[in-house]
Formats: sequence, structure tokens, C-alpha cells
Amino acid sequence: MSETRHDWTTAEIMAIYNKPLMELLYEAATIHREHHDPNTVQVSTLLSIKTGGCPEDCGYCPQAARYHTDIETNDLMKVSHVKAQALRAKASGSSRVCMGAAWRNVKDGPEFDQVLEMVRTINKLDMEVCCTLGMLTENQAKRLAEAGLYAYNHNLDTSEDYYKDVISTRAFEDRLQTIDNVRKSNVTVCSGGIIGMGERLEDRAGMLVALTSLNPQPESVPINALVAVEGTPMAEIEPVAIWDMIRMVATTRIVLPETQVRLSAGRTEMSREGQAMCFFAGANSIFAGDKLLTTPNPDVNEDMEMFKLLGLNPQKPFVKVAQPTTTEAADSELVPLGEKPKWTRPGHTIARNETAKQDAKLTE
Ligand code: SAM
Ligand code: DTB
Ligand code: SF4
Repeated sequence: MSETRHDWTTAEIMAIYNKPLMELLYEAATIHREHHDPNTVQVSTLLSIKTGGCPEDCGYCPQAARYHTDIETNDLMKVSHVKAQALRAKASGSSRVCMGAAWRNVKDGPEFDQVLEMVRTINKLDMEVCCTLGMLTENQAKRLAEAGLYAYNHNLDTSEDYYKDVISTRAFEDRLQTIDNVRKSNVTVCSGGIIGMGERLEDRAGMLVALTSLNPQPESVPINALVAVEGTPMAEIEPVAIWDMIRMVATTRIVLPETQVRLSAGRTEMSREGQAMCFFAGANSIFAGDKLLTTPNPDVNEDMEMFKLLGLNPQKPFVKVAQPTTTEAADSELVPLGEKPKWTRPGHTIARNETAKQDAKLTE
């Protein structure tokens, strides 16, 4: 069984990334199978609860107010609308709803109270709830945890070095601080980044160094391919090659054996064969639904077909990331995409160090 390491160097990770492809795939797939069921993929649905008008200057982001992009801006969504969207997501096989807000940081007050109500509402639907709302204080993380938040997404985005070229309105260190604040609650951490922003291989590896050095490591790591949006400073960047995405996913799987590696933005540009190689290389979660936050994503029926073709099954909610590798144990967790999961949730939010115990209960 591969060990969890927190001391990877950039050079070591670059050497993995640059291995002959067949070696890289074999190693990643082997590690993947040691820690996860290779036929199970966690499915999340994104919901933009507050779109556009963001004061930040993230160079990739269509929601930054300073760039003139063609997106429809919206105020904070009503709780009833969020509930309706969550029910739709659940019916189409998603186990998690991830709510995104175009905020620099969370501010205490009526809007945050409304988000807490959204979290409670989705939690009652027996779905995992994730939020990505920008920077967060320790107290805000605790309040989200009390409302039943399962995961918080806050990406490092790239290496500390390249970060300054992408965002100037807040620092890499701020990101680490927010992740640390989330860690002080029992909410799980989802943190990854974007490739294809003009970064060097050193930066891809550097981002993985930063993610692996976190202790504990994030439970979920999204790997996004840049969606180059007209009006943003990155509009003219050529799409990243599928081979880079496959190599990045495989490398992430090798250095973060236990985490859920999420094949995130950019899937509309990828063939099924390309995505299949990413799943083989260790990706075991996706965002489903025809929209990410503001940009397109494959239609849910297309994804259902792809899952059927590849023999993949969506993961039930509240199952620990690392899965047993026996077919019997894995089979007991499967639910066909498009069917409602037939289960009842026994407990409440799972505390970080209690997932194993809780898991034993879930699989009884
Ligand atoms: N405003 C919050 C924040 O920045 O943390 C939450 C929403 S923000 C849109 C969440 C993440 O989406 C970003 O950190 C970035 O990694 C990803 N993202 C945004 N625009 C993207 C794009 N054009 N292509 C790929 N990923 C993107
Ligand atoms: C993540 O890493 N990718 C998702 C989610 N976390 C919030 C967002 C992707 C956004 C792509 C651009 C857009 O649709 O606006
Ligand atoms: Fe704002 Fe988040 Fe977009 Fe940055 S990534 S501009 S913080 S919405």
C-alpha cells in the first residue's frame, strides 16, 4: 500500500509527471485501486448561488466585475430555488451539491444567514453539501459546520510562485489560512487548481507540493482545465492538451493516494476516450449538470451514457473517500446514475477522525 507523504519535492513530482505515459498510467491506476473502487465516481452538481460582480482580479474568472464578460449577474438565490435545484440534482444521480458565490470573502449578516439556511435545507435532503464562498474565518467555518456543511472548496489554483501572476487582490497565504480555518471545524477540505493558464510544469508540480504538504491532506482535489472566457485576461490562451490533463490527474493520484481527484472544468473539450483515460489514471469524481458556475459542462444524459459505456457508477452520499477494494464491498455502495439512492442517512456530519467508525456503520 502506498504511503501518504507530506514531503514531496517539486523535482520528484516533475519526474513522476514526465514518466513514459504507460508507466505513469500503470503506476497511477495501481495506486488508485489500492485506495479506491475504480468503478465508482462521486458526482457533484454545481449551483451558482450568487453570480458575477466579484471585486477580485483572478485572471481566469468570468465573474470578476473588472473584466467585461458576457455573463448574467445575479443576487443571492432564494432558499426555495436552491432546494428545487438540489432536488433535481439528486434525482439525476448527484450525491453532492456545491454552491458557489462570487465573493472575495464571507461577511457575517443576512446573506450569510441565508446561505446557512441553504446548507440546512440541502442537508435535510440527505445530500452532501459543499460551499465555495471565498475566504472564511474560523467562526464562519464553525457556523457552516453546525448547519451541516460537508465540504468547503477553496482552491490554491496554482503554485505559490505563479499565483502572483494570476491574482493580485489576495495572497496565496490567505488561501492557506482559509483552508486552515476550515480544518478547525469538522468540514472536509476540497482544494485543487487549474492547469492551462500559461504556467510551467514547475508550477503544476509546485501546486501539488503545497497540497500534499497540508496535514491532513484535502479530502477532494479538483483539477480544472482553464475555460478561456472572452473578456478575461486569459481569453486567448489555447486549450490545454488532453495529455497534460491525463498526466496531471495521474500525478495527483500518485502523490495524493487517498484523496478524491475531481475531473473538473474543461470536460466539454474532452472526448470520452480522454475522460476514460483520466478515470483510469485515478480521477474519481466529476461535476455533473449542463453548467459549471457560468460556463458549459456536458449534458447529464451524455454523462449517463458515458458512465454506462465505461461501467462507472455514481457514489452514494456520505461514503468515506477511500473505498474497500473487494468487489462485494464495493458493489454494496453502487447506485446507477439517474436512479435515486435507496438508503437512509444514519448520523449527521462526520467528524474528520471519525469517518472510519462512521463508515463501518454505513456499510453494515
Ligand atoms: N469566489 C470564490 C473563490 O474564488 O474561492 C468561489 C468561486 S470560484 C469561481 C471557484 C474556483 O473556480 C476558482 O478557485 C477556480 O479554481 C475555478 N475557476 C474559476 N473560473 C475558472 C475558469 N475559467 N476555468 C477553470 N476554473 C475556473
Ligand atoms: C472547482 O475547482 N471548479 C468548479 C468548483 N470548484 C467551484 C468551478 C469551475 C468554474 C469554471 C468557470 C465557470 O463556470 O464560471
Ligand atoms: Fe471572484 Fe472567486 Fe472569480 Fe476570483 S475566482 S474573481 S474570487 S468569483
